[in-house]
Amino acid sequence: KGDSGLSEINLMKNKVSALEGQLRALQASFTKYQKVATFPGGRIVGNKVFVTSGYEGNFDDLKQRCLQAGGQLASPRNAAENAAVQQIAVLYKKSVFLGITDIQTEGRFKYQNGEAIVYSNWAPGEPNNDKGSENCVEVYTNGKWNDKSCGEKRLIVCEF
Ligand code: GMH
Ligand code: CA
Repeated sequence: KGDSGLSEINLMKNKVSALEGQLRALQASFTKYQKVATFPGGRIVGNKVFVTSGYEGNFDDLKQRCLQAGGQLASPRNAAENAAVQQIAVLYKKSVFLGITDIQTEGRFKYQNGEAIVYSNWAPGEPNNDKGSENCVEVYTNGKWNDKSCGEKRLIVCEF
């Protein structure tokens, strides 16, 4: 079946080049929407997107809002991710609550999935559990971390 085999190959070649065109269009569209999604309060680090809505609230409020949106509170796992959260704090001139607490066991900071933190950037003297009531973590505009009462209001940053 030499002849029908060749025409099948040509049909396949046409399908591949059509798909190549569609992929290029999709890539261009994706790049455009990445710009939309990160203007002005968003940052992309690898596969993670950090974004704020500008909302300020207590820890439980912010946590719920990130989950409702299909993400979670920002949980920087390295210096590059922390720098992205810091840049958003600087833009809004507000400290940010992270998705990290020591609510379960005092002094053992964990992500919301229960995993012990793999990265930290504590300010000098922190965490100090001031007045015995600081179980949440804020990021200052200088990028350093402070444990803080979860009832305080801070800027929301979610990660997706
Ligand atoms: C105390 C002092 C300060 C520190 C705050 C902060 C509160 O007031 O140790 O130097 O900045 O606590 O840790 O969260
Ligand atoms: Ca503190």
